Amino acid sequence: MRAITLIGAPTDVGASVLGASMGPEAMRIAGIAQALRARDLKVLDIGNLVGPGNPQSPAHGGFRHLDEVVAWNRTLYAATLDTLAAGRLPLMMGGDHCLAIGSISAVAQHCRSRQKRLKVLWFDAHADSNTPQTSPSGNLHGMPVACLLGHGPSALTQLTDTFPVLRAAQIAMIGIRSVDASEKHFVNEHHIDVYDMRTIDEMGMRAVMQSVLSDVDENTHLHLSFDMDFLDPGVAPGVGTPVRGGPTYRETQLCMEMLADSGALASVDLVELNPALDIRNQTAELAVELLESLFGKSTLMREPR
Ligand code: HAR
Ligand code: MN
Ligand code: MN
Ligand code: MN
Repeated sequence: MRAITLIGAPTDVGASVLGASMGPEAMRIAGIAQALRARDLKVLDIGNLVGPGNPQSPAHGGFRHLDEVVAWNRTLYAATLDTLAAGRLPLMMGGDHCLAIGSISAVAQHCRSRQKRLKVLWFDAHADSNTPQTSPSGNLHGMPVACLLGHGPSALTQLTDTFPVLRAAQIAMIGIRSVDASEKHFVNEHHIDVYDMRTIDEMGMRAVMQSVLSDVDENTHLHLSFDMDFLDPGVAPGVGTPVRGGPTYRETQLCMEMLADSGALASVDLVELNPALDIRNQTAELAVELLESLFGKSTLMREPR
């Protein structure tokens, strides 16, 4: 039986809009643990990590709350690495997307020691590829991809020994539709695989996911970094930075189903859920449904493809 550890990371220090700090509790209220147990997973909820509060200060030297973001990511790095070392799948419940720096640094470290090939799938409306030099806001949830590729403050780019944590070829972005001019430059310069909304419209989600998963093999560790604002805000209103024109409920379910079929999923971030902006916890309930599919719940019995 597969074992999964729920890691709550209740913070919004990387964002301007407050409320993602309530994400973990909203996921618990929506029944995440029970839903995954029904998928025949061994579920351990280790509760919430502890870290600094949100000082709500202005940007200094290009970032807001750098010390707080570093503290949260160090703690998350350790919890994720412990979970992986215990042979369990870490499911980080954020929290804002700055937390992916800590979780993915740990995943990369783990993969290195096990000689696994790491591939990161970044489901998001945003490219999250700003640097302190280019960020329009100083918000660190807009910078995790750049940090993981080695561009950012050393306290965040060097949570683990190997630098950079990821090479650009190890990451694919899906659902992108809000990109700053500086991010466009970064993404192109690094030749990151971006399946933006236009590509999804033109190719269809099935072909996009086939392409995304085409290089997954037996030795691949797939990490899913899922920002809830990936979805169209019509179906997922409980996020801090909604962008219209996102994937539908079914398109997103298809992504989860195809990821389940890959058999390679080994760690997950579920971030940017903002219960303060939600309506009757529907976005958390949606997240639970998506995770059920990710862990193998499909509508009908099917032979594995
Ligand atoms: N690109 C903008 C910035 O860097 C907005 C970032 C939006 N935040 C997210 N990330 N939710 O996915 O400030
Ligand atoms: Mn994001
Ligand atoms: Mn986003
Ligand atoms: Mn570079």
